[in-house]
Amino acid sequence: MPKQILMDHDGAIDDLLSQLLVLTMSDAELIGVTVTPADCYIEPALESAYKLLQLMGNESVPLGRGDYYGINAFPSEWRARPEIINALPMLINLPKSPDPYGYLSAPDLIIDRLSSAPGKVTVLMTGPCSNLVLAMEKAPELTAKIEEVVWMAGAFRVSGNVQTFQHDGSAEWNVFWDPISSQKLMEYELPLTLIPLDVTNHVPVTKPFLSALASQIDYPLSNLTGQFWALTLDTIPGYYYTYFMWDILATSYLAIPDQFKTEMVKARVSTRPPNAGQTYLDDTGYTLKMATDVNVAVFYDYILTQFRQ
Ligand code: AGV
Ligand code: CA
Repeated sequence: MPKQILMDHDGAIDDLLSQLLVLTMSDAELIGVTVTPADCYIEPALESAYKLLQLMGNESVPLGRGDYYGINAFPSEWRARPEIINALPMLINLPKSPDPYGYLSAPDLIIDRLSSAPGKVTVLMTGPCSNLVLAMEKAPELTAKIEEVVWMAGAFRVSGNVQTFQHDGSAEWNVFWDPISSQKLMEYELPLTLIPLDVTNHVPVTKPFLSALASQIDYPLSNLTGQFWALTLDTIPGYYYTYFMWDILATSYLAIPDQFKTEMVKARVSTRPPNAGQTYLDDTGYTLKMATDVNVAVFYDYILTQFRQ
């Protein structure tokens, strides 16, 4: 039986690419998608999420709308990207998507999906974790339905990627957006696997990768994803703007876990300046698994293969 996957993402380009990637996996069944209004504005991001489901013939997968806004907002230039995605030629003429305010709220959809699943569910998160924490606070008994939480988040033995006022640069954005929920998630000590910057730093979006993807442009998914990735190459110097395959790497962990090196650690999250959102190793902290390395060649090849269908 395929793994049942519940995904929460935050509408950035690599989140949308990750949603597509899950839909290409033959041994994964996507049972719901919730969107967090973090690295996106919620309405266009829900439209993108719906269009990608339609494109793959999966529009029956339910969507949930994140209504909770975190503590530290993402830069608005980043959040507007789904508007461009929705206007790409392969997406613009798809049938209109539903009213975003007609969807269940994200925590309610998470509760609905977990409680109606026949077995345990793997939760994939490629944005902040607030929706999952809200759901677990409302329905604590449902934590028993979670097989594993795989989360693109954190930076342990490397610098963070938050460059802003009142901050020392040690945090990764998904944790920084809502450090309090991040701290709460760790406290649950669920089977939690983090894919932090320590490992995503190994997989930048490179021109040779985009070139290889373009060489298989006759496959519609390679054509479309090549356009998505091309949109990530501009630079806003103030934000150290190198685009990595952050969320794509976390998503690939579902399919090729053997290609990752992982470590069981104890860790905590800081909830205050100057390092709010920093994840750090601490012997008195909470148990979690973190990925530290990946077979980079196998990973890039896996992505090229999946988008060749
Ligand atoms: O910190 C990485 C997370 C990932 O979930 N996001 C982007 C990915 O979706 C935030 C982020 C960090 N740097 C960024 C980000 C950038 N330069 N542009 C957009 N988002
Ligand atoms: Ca993301």
